[in-house]
Amino acid sequence: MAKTALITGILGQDGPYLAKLLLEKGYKVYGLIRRYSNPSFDNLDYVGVTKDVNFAEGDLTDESSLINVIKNVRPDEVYNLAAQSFVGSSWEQAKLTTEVNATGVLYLLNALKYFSPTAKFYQASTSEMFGLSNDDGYQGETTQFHPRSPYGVSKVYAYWMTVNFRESYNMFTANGILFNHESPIRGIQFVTRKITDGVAQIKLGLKDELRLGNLDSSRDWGFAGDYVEAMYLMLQQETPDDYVVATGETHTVRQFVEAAFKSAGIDDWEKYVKIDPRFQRPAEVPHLRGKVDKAKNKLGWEPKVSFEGLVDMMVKADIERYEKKIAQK
Ligand code: NAP
Ligand code: G4F
Repeated sequence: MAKTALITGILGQDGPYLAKLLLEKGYKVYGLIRRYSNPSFDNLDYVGVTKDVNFAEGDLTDESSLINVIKNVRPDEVYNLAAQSFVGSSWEQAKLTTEVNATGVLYLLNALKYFSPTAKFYQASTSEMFGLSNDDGYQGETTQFHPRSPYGVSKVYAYWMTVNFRESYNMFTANGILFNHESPIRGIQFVTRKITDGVAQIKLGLKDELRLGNLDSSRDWGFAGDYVEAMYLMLQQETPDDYVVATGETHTVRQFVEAAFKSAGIDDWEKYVKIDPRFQRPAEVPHLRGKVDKAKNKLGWEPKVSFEGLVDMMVKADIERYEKKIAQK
């Protein structure tokens, strides 16, 4: 019989890529969605799976809605991707961030414990938990956590709650500690998409500047389509565990900017980029680079898309989007 998966955060970036992967593997896929006045299925449309997903209404901050969904869906696997995922907003909306990203995970784990205790559970943990820490320039599964934002702090709680349900109730719960991953359907606020969208508009003469914050921080950027495979693999193992998922390479925001302008055939990027303090953070995570040996050795997972390939994919997709809009006018 086909397995059933429940994906929270189905309308975000990772949800659609994961839904597509699971549908291709023959799963029945349910996506948790909140009540919207004007819902957008654009990201699911982009990967071409909207009509194949079943939707269940619920919110991570509403425990009874999660209980209902788990009772009705009885999933074999749950992928908890829902979050207030923008680090920048987490200082302004620290309580909301905590309620969704931390307490919400406790609600979901409890719903599973009572109504679907054999379901396997994936928690979307993050390299933001490492914050200031590294071991010889890398962050791995044993690197200490030192989160630098309310977002990072909320995710540390969820990480340990996921471990605790495994240790206390013998449930199959796994943390994927994913480093930054991007795609043409990345939210527009995140720096990569903000850059590729800005570059596309500059290329087509729709704007003449791109305002950014700190260009010196470095991130280990990979492609979201590759990373959802690691999520799936974690839940196919004999025993639950926690894994870092990353490329093992790091690049500064400045290098991403340079690569994006280059991809669009523009050499003099400094002419267009303005530093704007509004986009600097109260506390920065200066350097992220994942040590990915465990995922490679135990899951047999490897990233496929290179840094240059990722930047190029995103720039081309944004140029294409604006060209279509211009043609429709
Ligand atoms: P995303 O694009 O921001 O998607 C998050 C999804 O969560 C959205 O669909 C959002 O719904 C939903 N959501 C927010 N609050 C909710 C609530 N109260 N109840 C139910 N759903 C809610 O994030 P992503 O990039 O796909 O990332 C997926 C997960 O991985 C997140 O947990 C993120 O923190 C984590 N993560 C991401 C990265 C990365 O680089 N992308 C790295 C490490 C970890 P709306 O559509 O209504 O906003
Ligand atoms: O793209 P970002 O906003 O992503 P950030 O903060 O690294 O968080 C993302 O990755 C995490 C995994 O490590 C996820 F858990 C999290 O959910 C999210 O997906 O910022 C990246 C870097 C930061 O150093 C930021 O200060 O870019 C710098 N930056 C410089 N100018 C900017 C800007 N970030 C944004 N969003 N906007 C700017 O104008």
